[in-house]
Amino acid sequence: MTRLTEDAVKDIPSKISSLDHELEKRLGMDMRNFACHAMNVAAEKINFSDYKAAIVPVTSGKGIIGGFSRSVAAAVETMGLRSFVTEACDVAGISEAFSSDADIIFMADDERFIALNTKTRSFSDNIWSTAKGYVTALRIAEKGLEGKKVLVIGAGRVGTEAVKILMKEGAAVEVTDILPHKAKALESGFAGVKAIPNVEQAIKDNRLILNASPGLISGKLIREGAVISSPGVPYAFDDEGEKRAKVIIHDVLSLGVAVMTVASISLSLFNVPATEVIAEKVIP
Ligand code: 2YC
Repeated sequence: MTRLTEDAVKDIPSKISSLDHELEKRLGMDMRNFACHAMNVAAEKINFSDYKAAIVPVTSGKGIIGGFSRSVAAAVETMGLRSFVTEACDVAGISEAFSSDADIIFMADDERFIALNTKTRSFSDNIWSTAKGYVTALRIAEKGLEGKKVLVIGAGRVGTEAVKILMKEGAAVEVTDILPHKAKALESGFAGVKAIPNVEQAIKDNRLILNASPGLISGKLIREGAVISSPGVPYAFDDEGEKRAKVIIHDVLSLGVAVMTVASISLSLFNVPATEVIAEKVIP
């Protein structure tokens, strides 16, 4: 998983409302409505201001990313929840969140980023939520993916979840990765998925792209009118790519956090192993 940098997140809090407008301009929905659409939940059924979210900074592994917790808090507030970053970190932060009666606790170490619902004992995961969000963005931008060929770049954790979700949406999925064996593993893991060993050729041959890789992509490879949904960090595209593409949807953190938030409110997980993808069960 690509670890965010302080530089990548530092101005999210000040930019968050323009990110929200940007999404509205591109997809016709603000973050709250987009996330509800992605989770197939009626926005009016959730009283977002009823929920209090705590974000707990976690010092394990490579440690705290300056601005990360504040950026998550800003995204959650844009959704209409009350939110605060705990004073304390780690276990003390979790106990502070509980004693402040937080309904949802967001916390991320180097491996996992989850939103734990303290009332329903369910949790949502950033990897799955990011994949769900960016597949949804691609579907909206393309007005439907059923029967259409979609290339996933990057067979990492977000790319793998995106392949599964795209298959469920009836897309014809191709996957490519600079490590061809990773794409091949998805081809053998999921019937119908096609691995394309030559990354550059794969990009040239596809108009619909979900880019879940950390690599830069030369605009010369992008087809005229390409529709690109790109959770990959850092941002992959140059001026040429932006000129050729019809639309490129990208943001560093808030879109995945928005879907995580709605998922943690609307999903209850029963006996789904933590490493499993979030179930599709949605409680109305
Ligand atoms: O500040 C903190 O609490 C750190 N422990 C946060 C570490 C986040 C590591 N993960 C990432 O940078 C990316 C994010 C986009 C979410 C998933 N991976």
